[in-house]
Amino acid sequence: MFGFLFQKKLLSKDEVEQLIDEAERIWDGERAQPGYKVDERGSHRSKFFIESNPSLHWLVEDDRIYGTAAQIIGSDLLFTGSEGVVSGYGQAPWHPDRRTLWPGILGYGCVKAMIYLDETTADRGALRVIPGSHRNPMHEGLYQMLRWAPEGDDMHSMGETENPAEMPYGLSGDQMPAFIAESEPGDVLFFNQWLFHAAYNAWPGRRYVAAKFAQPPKNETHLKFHHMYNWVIFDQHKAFAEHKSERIRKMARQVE
Ligand SMILES: O=C(O)CCC(=O)C(=O)O
Ligand SMILES: [Fe+2]
Repeated sequence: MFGFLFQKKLLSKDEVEQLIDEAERIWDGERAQPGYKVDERGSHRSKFFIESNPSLHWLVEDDRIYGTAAQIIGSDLLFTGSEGVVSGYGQAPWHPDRRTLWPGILGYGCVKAMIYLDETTADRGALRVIPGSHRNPMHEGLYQMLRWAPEGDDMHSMGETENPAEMPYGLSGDQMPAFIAESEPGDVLFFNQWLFHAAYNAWPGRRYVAAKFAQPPKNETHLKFHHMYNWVIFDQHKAFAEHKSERIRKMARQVE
């Protein structure tokens, strides 16, 4: 309905402490690798964060995460990737993760579960969402907030001008009406990836782990969508494709 579900205290204190320890151990290991680099915004982004670390696999098959995602988009969902991020930026401007590049694609079910490992508040890096912005007319109505990259690159970015008069609605990004998901470790925010979201007042070192899921593609447009955004469903990580858990094998079944 609103495009997101914020589950407070979904993970217990012990579970989240363990998750933080594991994540820190993994990030430390990566920092020690030759050639370790942060991205252009100073973020440490781990690829295949959950898939390549067996100690984190429970996250995607746990009833509280898989089950919630399955209630939102259906139990035949596919795994579409994970992230382990130590963000380096102060703000993530408004954007939807997915855009209507082809007619009929809006509404294709894709959901991201975000677990922030630090306490976040409105004044300190909490994710904000615009309820209902996963649907039209609001979804495309908000595209005027995106500043399109010149050469048709898909990267989204909102004007980060300090001057509200130059902003599409005369409001600076942090003043846009929104639900602010102030999070404590253990809370999980599920959001529809068509939903507009942003983070303001963040700080270098803010950490999150995310898992993504989508409905199985049913037509050519859905397949194009996966080609465009990420190839995970066509090339699932071996650790998941061959997992001992039937639930994980099923969500990582290969799609042609
Ligand atoms: O930095 C954040 O909290 C927002 C990240 C984001 O936009 C995303 O994970 O899709
Ligand atoms: Fe995003």
